[in-house]
Amino acid sequence: MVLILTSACLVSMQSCKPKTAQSAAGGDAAKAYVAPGKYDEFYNIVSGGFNGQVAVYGIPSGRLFRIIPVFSQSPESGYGFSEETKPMLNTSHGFVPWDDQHHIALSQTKGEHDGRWAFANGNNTPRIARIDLTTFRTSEILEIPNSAGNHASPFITENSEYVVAATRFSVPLDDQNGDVPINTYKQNFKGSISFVSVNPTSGEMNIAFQIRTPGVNFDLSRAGKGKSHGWFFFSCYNSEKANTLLEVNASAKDKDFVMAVNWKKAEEYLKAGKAKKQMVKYAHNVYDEKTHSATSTMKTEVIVLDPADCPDMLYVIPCPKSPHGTDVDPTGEYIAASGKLAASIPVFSFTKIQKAIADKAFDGEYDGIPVIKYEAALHGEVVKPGLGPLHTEFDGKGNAYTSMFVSSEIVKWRLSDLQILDRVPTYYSIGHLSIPGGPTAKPHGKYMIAYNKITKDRYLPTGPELTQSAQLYDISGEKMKLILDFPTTGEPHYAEAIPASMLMDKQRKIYKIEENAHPYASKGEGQTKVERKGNQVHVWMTAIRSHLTPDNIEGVKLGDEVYFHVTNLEQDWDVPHGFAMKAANNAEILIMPGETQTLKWVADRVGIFPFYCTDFCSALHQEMSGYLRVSPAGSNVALLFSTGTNKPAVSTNAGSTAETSAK
Ligand code: RUQ
Ligand code: CUA
Repeated sequence: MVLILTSACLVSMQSCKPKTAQSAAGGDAAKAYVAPGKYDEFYNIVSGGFNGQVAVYGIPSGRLFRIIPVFSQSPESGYGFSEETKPMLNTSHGFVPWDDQHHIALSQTKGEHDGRWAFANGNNTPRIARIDLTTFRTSEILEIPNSAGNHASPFITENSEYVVAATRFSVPLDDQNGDVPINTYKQNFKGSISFVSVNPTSGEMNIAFQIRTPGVNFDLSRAGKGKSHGWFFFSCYNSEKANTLLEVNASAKDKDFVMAVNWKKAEEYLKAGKAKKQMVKYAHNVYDEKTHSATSTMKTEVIVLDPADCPDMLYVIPCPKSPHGTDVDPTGEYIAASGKLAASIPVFSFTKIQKAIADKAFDGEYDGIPVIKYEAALHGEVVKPGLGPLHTEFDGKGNAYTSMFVSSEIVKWRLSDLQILDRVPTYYSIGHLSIPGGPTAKPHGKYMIAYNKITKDRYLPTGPELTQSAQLYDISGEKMKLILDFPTTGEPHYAEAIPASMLMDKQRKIYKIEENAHPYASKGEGQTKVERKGNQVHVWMTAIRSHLTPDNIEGVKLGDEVYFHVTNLEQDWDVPHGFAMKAANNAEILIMPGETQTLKWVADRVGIFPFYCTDFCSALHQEMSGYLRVSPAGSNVALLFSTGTNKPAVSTNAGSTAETSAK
């Protein structure tokens, strides 16, 4: 009976409700309690999945601090709506204001978190974003050419030399005629791995090189570390190169692969001139904190290494049944690969892989790439760990923790002898799990967070869609203990947590007004003005508690495009001003102290339009407002602006005003 149930779970890839589902967390909940006014121990930076955003929570409380728009427009901040931030979402396909965000990689130095940047992938229209951890804002987005489904991304090397981006979908290359029959997959479809370099000072990203690969599907990846620094490991499925009904056809073979990439070797080939140029098109978008504006540059070439010209650069290791996660332990010696349909977790040894390569312990080739013998690379298998193993993280004490999607549990096992030490249910169908510092050489340990795919009966229901869910476990003892459920926004995939002490003291509080290099900044109320350029009207406006300058504007005509360039003159922490205009067909803008942001608004009818500050900034916040008058297209109402004075003198004739110019 148990067996039948088990295989039913496997075949349908549905979740099975754990037997212990009734037993919820008991008296350990206090461990997640953070008293009012107290800080959390960790910042937890969590992917938003199909909402295209990244969210920041406190651990252990699970409190939500911030949602960072990345591959999305945010009506709250104006990101992706303001003139300054629209270029962030530009791509070679034009403006793409959505993506599917799965993985987070925090920058590292010497294998440890350095608290500088968080990298995030966009799957759908392949991109990598960099978030600045002093502002919690998106600083840069780089599009990835020759890719479709940027899933094995972004994973980072131990000194942040590279973040990688390997394609989930193999496709015809960008510079080839893609108008080919889909069933010519095997001839025409190629895989691609991009090595994106990270400038050690500015963090700026650049595609250093790409490696052209056979047309497999890349799933996930981890960089080697310590002894395996210089290598990257990618899980691949669909080694069958199927192009239809992958559910069946990409699971035909008993084994797929872990691809081992020697990127130090790739660098040597690059120096030796082995790379070829390829003409492609991809956008590189950078936000400048001095001009408070993003620019989008279209790049036109990448350099590409072909494994056929570069022996000893790529190897594949057979791995059972559609591997998903491939994770490297803190020492860099062990590589755990989880086959979604496999009955065990193979753990490879970096030392053995090196020996196998030296001894040429190969089992033929896959598209010209040597296949290392499974047994020669294997440290051992974790036997009967559970069903549907996906991802593994490490506590730095010699233990590994693997998420089991199908059997809805986390299994703790020992790296040295592969013995299972403990198992604990998740509610339900866990995808990723994360231990603070888990992917680094020095995990911070203490907690583990499960990111579940199904919530079922855990929260008050909210119509057809239930909230997404995370669960917090205490892993400080021998047994894992569930201590908290907390809902999340979007669908959480991977996350990384970092000690609060590494970030909280270096948060940016304001932008210095004297450093504001925005071309439309007003660094004082004296610099405010309104100017017409054809049918564009530019308003240089300031905001300070509790008025906008100018707050009376006349002379705008039907059909005019009005650009409100609003500078927040405040120089105190946490005093943003918002700016909203009636009938604006974008969003508000939220302007940080010392910053300038621009809202574009089109006058669609004649009349009076109020505008106001949206952020409750002072006792007189409701007074922080103004009016704009729109006149008919042919009207001779002069451009006029003022604050605090009624200029010009009011005419006694209702409906008509003297037409003089301001100033
Ligand atoms: S994945 S649930 Cu998109 Cu990281 Cu494994
Ligand atoms: Cu400024 Cu409310």
